Amino acid sequence: MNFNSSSYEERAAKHPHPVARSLFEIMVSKKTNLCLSVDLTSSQEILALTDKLGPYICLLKTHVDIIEDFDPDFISKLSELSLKHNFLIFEDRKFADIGSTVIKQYGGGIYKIAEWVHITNCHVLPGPGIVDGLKSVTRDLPPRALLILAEMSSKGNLLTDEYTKTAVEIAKNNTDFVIGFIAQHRVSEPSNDKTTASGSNADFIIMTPGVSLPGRDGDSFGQQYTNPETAICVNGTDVLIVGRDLFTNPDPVSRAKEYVSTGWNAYLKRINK
Ligand code: 5BU
Repeated sequence: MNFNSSSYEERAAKHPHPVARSLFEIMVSKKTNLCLSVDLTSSQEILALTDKLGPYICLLKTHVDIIEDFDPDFISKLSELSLKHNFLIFEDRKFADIGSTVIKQYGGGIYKIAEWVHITNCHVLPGPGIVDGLKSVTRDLPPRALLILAEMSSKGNLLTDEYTKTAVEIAKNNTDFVIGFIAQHRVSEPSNDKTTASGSNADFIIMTPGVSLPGRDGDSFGQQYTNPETAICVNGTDVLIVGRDLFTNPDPVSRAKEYVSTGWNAYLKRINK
């Protein structure tokens, strides 16, 4: 679909959701649309890399259930880094169960995700009750937001166009909690002067995984990559999610700087600046 030619500043000023506003404000102040997907399994390694790349990212994406030495102290340290470097935390939990189960998975267990994570995500396979369940957990917490998986990057995935359309409808019915999509394209209409707090003109943020600078051609398990410029200027994404191309790089800081400048220049081109 179409891309969004409004600036992140304009979108921050109008957005009704506090988490979306903070994210746009961070992107503007740090001039970055890069999200680091820190898929490492040792908490020390995660913290060390996050401290190094913190200045270059607007968002840190975690998979907390792959950490082999998880303990609650890790969460305090990660939260301190998010304040020190000014980025938000996104747990890529991909909830996919009925409402009453995801309530326990999101709010409880050993990870207590809702307590420390600004943004999480879910599949909508179970229907809208999953969003209602997740939302109910956040009632007495600081602002929390949800992304709906509308498209995936992997070869042969089963998220059909029809499925994507339904995912967008569910998002439009929940704009007090859903701020956007994990997708490969802008799957909803871009925001414009008629942007409203809810409904058909809501300003959804598109975040795209499966992004790499030229040179990385997927993996042996079906991952597929788009380059940052295409993701932003052609497919209309707002946030680039990058994992292995950063955390396996011998010089992750230089690599992150390449993503920041490529991503930011592509964004400026898109908004015609
Ligand atoms: P990579 O190392 O840049 O390929 O990592 C991509 C990350 O994004 C990884 O954590 C995946 O779990 C995540 N991901 C994805 O690759 N594709 C998708 O469609 C979704 C998430 Br949803």
